[in-house]
Amino acid sequence: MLIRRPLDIPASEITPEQVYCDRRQFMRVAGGTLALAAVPAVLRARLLRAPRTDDDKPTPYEDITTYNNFYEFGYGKDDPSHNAGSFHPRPWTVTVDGEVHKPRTFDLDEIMRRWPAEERVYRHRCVEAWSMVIPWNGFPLAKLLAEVQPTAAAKYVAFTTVYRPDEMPGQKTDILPWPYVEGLRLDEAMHPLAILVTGLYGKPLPNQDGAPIRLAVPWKYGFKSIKSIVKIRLVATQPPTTWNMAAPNEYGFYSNVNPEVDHPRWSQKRERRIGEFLRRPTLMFNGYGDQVASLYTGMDLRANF
Ligand SMILES: Nc1nc2c(c(=O)[nH]1)N[C@H]1C(S)=C(S)[C@@H](COP(=O)(O)O)O[C@H]1N2
Ligand SMILES: [Mo]
Repeated sequence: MLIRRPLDIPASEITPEQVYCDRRQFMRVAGGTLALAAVPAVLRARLLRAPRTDDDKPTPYEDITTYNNFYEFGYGKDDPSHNAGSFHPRPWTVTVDGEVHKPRTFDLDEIMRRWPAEERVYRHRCVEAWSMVIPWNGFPLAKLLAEVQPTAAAKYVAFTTVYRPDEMPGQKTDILPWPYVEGLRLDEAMHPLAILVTGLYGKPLPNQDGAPIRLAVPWKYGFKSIKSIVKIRLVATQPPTTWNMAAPNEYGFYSNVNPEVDHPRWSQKRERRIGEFLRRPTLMFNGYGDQVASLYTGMDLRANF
């Protein structure tokens, strides 16, 4: 999704190699292909296009922690796991202020004690047309927001990533404006699917995945799920967001997963699930439409991409 260096191709090309290396997966694909040889051609084409049944098998920990987007640590998928080792996720505080009755700075330990993490296995769909299934550990963002009591003027929530160029080499470059910022409409932020994440597979969140606390908003493209958050501000007007500032025609504020609205440089109709061979259809709202579509009633999702 970088504008100065197109990343859409490499993101999808890596997968066949990974499948080949994952022997079990390879046998399954190869076996399926052999069995298909006995099936008439017309039916065969259909079977190949049919959605897979093992739909949401969690992506291996290894892939979730080595295939990352975190430009603060570089723009390559393996840069974050290589470069995030000297980042310090403790001590850590999150300041929540703006249009609230009770602005506060929370220590991360207090956050983790007050709102124990539950496991949420979420589909994660990057705008680059790859996806994963991630067993996050987290809690609803709504709980933290309720604690500070938003005023009637609060309509949006603005998030900011930590700015530490000495620990985050990417911040010494101008590949993006720093610090990384994101935003949600208040009703989106209050939705129970929107969570603050502090762990992964029951372990502390690795630095490359946004330690010590990041957002997960599973019905939106991955870049909305901002990492290493230090500030959450309730505001009256739509806040600026990093990718929208970088390339406004490519990345909108809403960024709901939508197979009907192509990215200007590639289709969003299908996606490559990391570890799988065949591409699968992308689902509206990443498959969470039954829970979130009502947030957008009456909105033109083509204009508000
Ligand atoms: N601060 C910050 N947050 C970020 C990013 C980033 O570069 N910086 N990348 C985003 C993108 S494009 C994606 S797809 C997800 C990737 O999360 P993951 O590496 O844990 O899969 O993080 C998002 N959050
Ligand atoms: Mo992404």
